[in-house]
Amino acid sequence: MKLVVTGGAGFIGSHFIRYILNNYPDYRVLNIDKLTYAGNIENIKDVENHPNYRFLKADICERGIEEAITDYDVVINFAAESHVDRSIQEPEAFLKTDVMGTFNLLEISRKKGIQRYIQISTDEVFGSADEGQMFYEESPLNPSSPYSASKAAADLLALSYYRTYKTPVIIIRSTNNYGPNQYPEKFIPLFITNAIEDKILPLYGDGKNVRDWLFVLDNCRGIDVILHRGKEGEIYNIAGGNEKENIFIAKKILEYLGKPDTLIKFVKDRPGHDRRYSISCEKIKRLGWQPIVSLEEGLKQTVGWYKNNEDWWKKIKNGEFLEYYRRYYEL
Ligand code: NAD
Ligand code: TDX
Repeated sequence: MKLVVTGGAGFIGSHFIRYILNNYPDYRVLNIDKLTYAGNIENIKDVENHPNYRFLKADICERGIEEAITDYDVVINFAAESHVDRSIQEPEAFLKTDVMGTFNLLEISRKKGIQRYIQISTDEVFGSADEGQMFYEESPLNPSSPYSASKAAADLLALSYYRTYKTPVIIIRSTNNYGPNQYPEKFIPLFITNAIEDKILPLYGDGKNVRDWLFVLDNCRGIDVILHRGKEGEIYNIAGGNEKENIFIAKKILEYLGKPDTLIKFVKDRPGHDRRYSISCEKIKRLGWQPIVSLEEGLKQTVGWYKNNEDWWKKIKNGEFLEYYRRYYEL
C-alpha cells in the first residue's frame, strides 16, 4: 500500500509513520509537512533513510502538491493547526490549513481516484459534554473554539465529498493524545517540562475540566485498524477511556517527578473552555481495537521521555515557544 501522510513531522503523525514502517515492511509513505512551528523533523529523524519513506516539505493548501500525490492509494490528513489557545488568539491560520488545506486534499484525492481518504479529526467537534452525557459518531457537532469549528467544517466538507463524488472518505475522531514528542504548548508536556524546571504549572479555571487521555500509540493502532477495516463514508471515534480532571493529571505528574503540589498555580480560564469531553468508541471496538496502555503506564513513560530528552524540548522552549508564551501571558 502507498500512503500519503500529511503532518508527519508533528506529534501524532510522526508516531504513525514510524508505526506503519515498522509494522508493514512493504508499505510506502510520503510525508507532506510544511514544518510550521509545531513540525519538527527531529521527530522522524530515525526513519529519514528508510527505503520506503520520502519527505516533501510543502503546504497542504498548495495546488502544486498534486504532482507528488500521483500513484498513491491512501491519503491520511494529520496536518493541522492544532492548539486551541492559539486559535483563540489568531484564528486565521486555522481556517487556512484545517479547512482550505483539507479542501485541497479532498480535491486532489477526488481527481486522482485515491482509494481511501482518512480525515484525522477530534472529539472537540462535539463540544462540551454535560456530566453523564456521552457523544456518539452521529451526535450533532457543536464546536466551541475556532480550532474545533475549523475541524468540524473540514469533517462536513469531507463527508460531502463522499456523498457527492463518492470520494472514499473516513473520519476519525480521537480524544486527547499524550506521549513522547508532543509540542510543549499542550497541557501534559507543558506541565512535565515546567515541573522539571521548577516553574509554575498554570492550571486554567478551577482545574476540574475533564479530558479523556489516549496514549499516542494506542491511537496509531486504532487508525491502523480503521485504515484496513473501516468502511467508507463512516465516522469512527477513538477514546482512551481515561476521563480525568486536569488537576488529577497535574498532581500525578508532580508525584512522578517528586515535585511539590505548590508548583500548581490557578490562572485565568481559557475563553469558551469546554468543561468535559466524553465519546463512545464502541464502534471501533467492534472492529477489534481497544486501548492497551494504562494511564499510569503511559504517563510514567511520557514523564520518563521528557526527563531523558531535555535537548529536544529545551530547544523548542527557548525558541518559538518562548515568544508564544510571552505573548500569551502578555509578559
Ligand atoms: P501537531 O501540531 O503536533 O502537528 C501538526 C503537523 O502538521 C506539524 O508537523 C505541522 O508542521 C503540520 N502542518 C501544519 N500546517 C500545515 C500545512 N498547512 N501544510 C502541511 N503541514 C502542516 O498536531 P498533532 O497533535 O500531532 O495532531 C495531529 C492531528 O490530530 C491534527 O489534525 C489534530 O487536529 C488531530 N488531533 C489531535 C489530538 C491531540 O490530542 N493532539 C487529538 C485529536 C485529534
Ligand atoms: O496551560 C494550560 N493549562 C491548562 O489548564 C494548558 C495548555 C491547558 N490547560 C487545560 C485546558 C484543557 O482543559 O488542560 C486541558 C488540555 O488542554 P490542551 O492540551 O490545550 O488540549 P485541549 O484543549 O483539550 O485540545 C487537545 O485535544 C484535542 C488538542 O490540543 C487538540 O489538538 C485535540 O483536537
